[in-house]
Amino acid sequence: MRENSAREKVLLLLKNSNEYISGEELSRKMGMTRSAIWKYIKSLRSEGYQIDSVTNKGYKLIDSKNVMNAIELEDGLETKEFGRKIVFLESVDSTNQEVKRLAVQDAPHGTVVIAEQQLMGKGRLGRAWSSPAGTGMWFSILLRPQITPGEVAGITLATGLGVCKAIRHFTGLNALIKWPNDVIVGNKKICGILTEMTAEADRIEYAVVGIGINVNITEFDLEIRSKATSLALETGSEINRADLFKEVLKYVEEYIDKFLADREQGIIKEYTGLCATLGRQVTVTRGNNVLAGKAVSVDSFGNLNVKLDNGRVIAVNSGEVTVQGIY
Ligand code: BTX
Repeated sequence: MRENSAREKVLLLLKNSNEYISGEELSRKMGMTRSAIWKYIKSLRSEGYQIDSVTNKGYKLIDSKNVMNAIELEDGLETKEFGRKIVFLESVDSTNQEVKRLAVQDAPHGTVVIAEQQLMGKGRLGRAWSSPAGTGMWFSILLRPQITPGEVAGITLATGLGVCKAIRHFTGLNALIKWPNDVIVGNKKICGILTEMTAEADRIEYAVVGIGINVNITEFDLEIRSKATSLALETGSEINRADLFKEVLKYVEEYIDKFLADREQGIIKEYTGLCATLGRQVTVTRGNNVLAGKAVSVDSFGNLNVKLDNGRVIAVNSGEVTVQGIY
């Protein structure tokens, strides 16, 4: 458990009280002067907390909407192992990179790094992930499972399924999965997932699963405008990011655990049920050949099975496929 700063302790006292707490009581419990308490109240207000103060009654926390910090992210978290250690940063190059730095210092399975903004957010295959401050959810989880490098694709599928389920449950939106691991709403990308690993030939040392969700973004850069959307744009209202984070972490843990307990058989049925790619026409690029066909199923290695127009079924990986009708 983290050592809470004095400011966080003041916040916890306010959070745990349904009534007004007097400045005198706060200063007694904190062992500091009333003017020091007032300084912390001001600082919490400037972070976004709405704190009412009434003469002769004291202080009461009214709303913590959209404040994201370690306290808000941990308060009410229902996971078993994920997020038992959370590192919250205002700004970082990439949360995946920060988790890798912690992994070599023996950070435990389930460690989470989350940042308000990423300066060098990473997509797959060297692409960039736009991660502006204050409106998104950019975080990574450290995993130390007993699996082979070939099984890591299943972790990615399970994560996509977990995020998709969490978004559906939290917002009611009809979120679906674009194989292998984008979560989409109405043909636009709302979440991307990047899994990286350090491995030997037959076992992984650790994996890092990075999740980027466009939460309250209302305007995207021109370059991604046609293919990106956010939860706020789709629901028409601002989303509480700390609450969403806890929901996402819970579902992702559940589906990664299901995968680890029974490899892909544990998740493939549910994954298939929410996969928007299946049944669509796709184009497969192999070397100089471009093949057309229909996506028919996802196999236990995470490959997409495509039935070509000539009737032959081939297993393909993500770099090779373009889906018609989705960005
Ligand atoms: P991807 O390679 O599938 O998608 C990257 C592509 O998506 C970009 O080339 C761009 O066209 C588009 N794109 C960029 N930013 C956004 C965005 N915010 N919303 C929608 N589309 C976008 C997907 O890679 C994997 C992304 C993982 C991001 C997380 S965030 C936390 C963690 N840290 C980190 O550096 N990456 C992961």
